[in-house]
Amino acid sequence: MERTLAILKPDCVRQNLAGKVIDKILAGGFRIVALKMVKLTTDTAGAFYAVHKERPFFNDLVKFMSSGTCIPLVLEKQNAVTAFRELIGATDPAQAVAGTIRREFASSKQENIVHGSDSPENANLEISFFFSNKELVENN
Ligand code: 3AN
Repeated sequence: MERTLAILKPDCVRQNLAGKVIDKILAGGFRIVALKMVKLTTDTAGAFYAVHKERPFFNDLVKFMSSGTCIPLVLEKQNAVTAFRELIGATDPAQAVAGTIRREFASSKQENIVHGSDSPENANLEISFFFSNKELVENN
């Protein structure tokens, strides 16, 4: 079964939306394989988003992602990567389809509530960025 990495971002946790977003994830048929709370340093956030380091928004993104608690989750479902990106919607909440998590809860392209891996290969890299194998719960 395919897995993806989600991160509930600091704006999600600060606005007490983590429960509502997790409800939508579960209602979407995803199984939670692992979940934890973390406070990223700027170095760790920069390493996670290294592919974006040349982008104009990189410094702000790193500052935002290290500004409060994040909740990374490993999610499992058939075609989990694509299915999760459909559930969260476009990067820009104004462009996100009605009913998606970002459309409902996000306030801007940067503060967009949730991250989702963009390919199965990146999902595996991102999962191992946050979780060791023994933290992945095989069956629950
Ligand atoms: P997505 O998270 O939808 O895959 P990416 O991978 O292009 O989007 O961007 C990673 C993160 O960078 C986004 N989740 C968002 O927080 C931030 N970001 C992307 N584009 C912009 C932008 N134009 N302005 C500010 N922040 C952005």
